[in-house]
Amino acid sequence: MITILIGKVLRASGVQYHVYSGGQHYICTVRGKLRKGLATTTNLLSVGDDVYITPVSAEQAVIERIAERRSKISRRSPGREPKEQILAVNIDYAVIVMAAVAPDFKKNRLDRYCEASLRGKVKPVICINKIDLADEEFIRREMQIYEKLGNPVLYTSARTRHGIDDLVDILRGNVSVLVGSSGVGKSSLINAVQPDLALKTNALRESFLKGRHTTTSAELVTLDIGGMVLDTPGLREFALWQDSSNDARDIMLSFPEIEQLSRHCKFRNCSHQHEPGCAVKQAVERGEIEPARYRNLIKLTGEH
Ligand SMILES: Nc1nc2c(ncn2[C@@H]2O[C@H](COP(=O)(O)OP(=O)(O)OP(=O)(O)O)[C@@H](O)[C@H]2O)c(=O)[nH]1
Ligand SMILES: [Mg+2]
Ligand SMILES: [Zn+2]
Repeated sequence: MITILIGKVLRASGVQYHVYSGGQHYICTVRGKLRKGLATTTNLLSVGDDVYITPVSAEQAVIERIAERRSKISRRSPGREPKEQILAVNIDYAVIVMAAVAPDFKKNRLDRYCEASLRGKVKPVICINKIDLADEEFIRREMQIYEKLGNPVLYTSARTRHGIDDLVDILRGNVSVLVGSSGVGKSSLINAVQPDLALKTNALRESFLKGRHTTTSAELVTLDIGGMVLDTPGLREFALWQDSSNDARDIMLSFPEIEQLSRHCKFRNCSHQHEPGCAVKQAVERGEIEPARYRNLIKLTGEH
């Protein structure tokens, strides 16, 4: 008799997958016939995937089938032949971490992550960390636009534990992924929530450590407060992945204030750049849309 179990992929590294099923951890390979799906994605399975497995020993199993995904967050893989790189699937929240200090505090990075999350049916939460090193009032003013649009924004310090309770409220009972550049404090934040995880963290030192990532692989871990969280290695680039399921209009997902206005543009397929009767351009000129938001929208549209 063949036993088929349902499990969850906790770690995905190349050809091997760590799957948790019924209190047991299995190292899994993938049934050959599943591999044909690899053409457009860099990774066939992703952390968070629910899978059907057949155990071949107490520690090993074969993945037979991947359950339908309810959400995902992907980016366009760097390199000449871009593919979709799926960072995580079946997640509730993408906690987009940015440090409150230069050079990391760049709002335009947020739009990209928010857009990718919303496209994949993942709720974005913005987390401004290292608030102990910044003027919180100033940062809050800078972030007002995101709060007004209904994005949860957290102001945290993994060092002083300021705002960690707010992060706990988001993580509790949900499946979340922390994303953002290297060194912003993703691993430190998860450690602040649950110290016994003891995730490796690092001070980025000038030149010699530059570009090195402290977190090198990602594992979905279970939290004592309930829920699961995935720490990820900092990404240097985060380009949007475009596939047939999202068209040009989807770029507007993280720009609801502009999307609203665009319905009044004279042309339905208005690019909001040079068309006459463009309601968006007019609103920018009247100061009703933040110019930086407009510039960022045009930039993201151009990357399609
Ligand atoms: N002052 C201050 N420093 C922090 C805070 N959070 C993290 N750090 C420091 O920032 C450095 C980087 O933190 P990590 O947690 O390793 O950053 P990361 O985002 O996980 O980095 P990668 O794994 O490379 O992507 C470490 O030296 C931390 O001690 C904070 O809230 N305030
Ligand atoms: Mg890390
Ligand atoms: Zn327009």
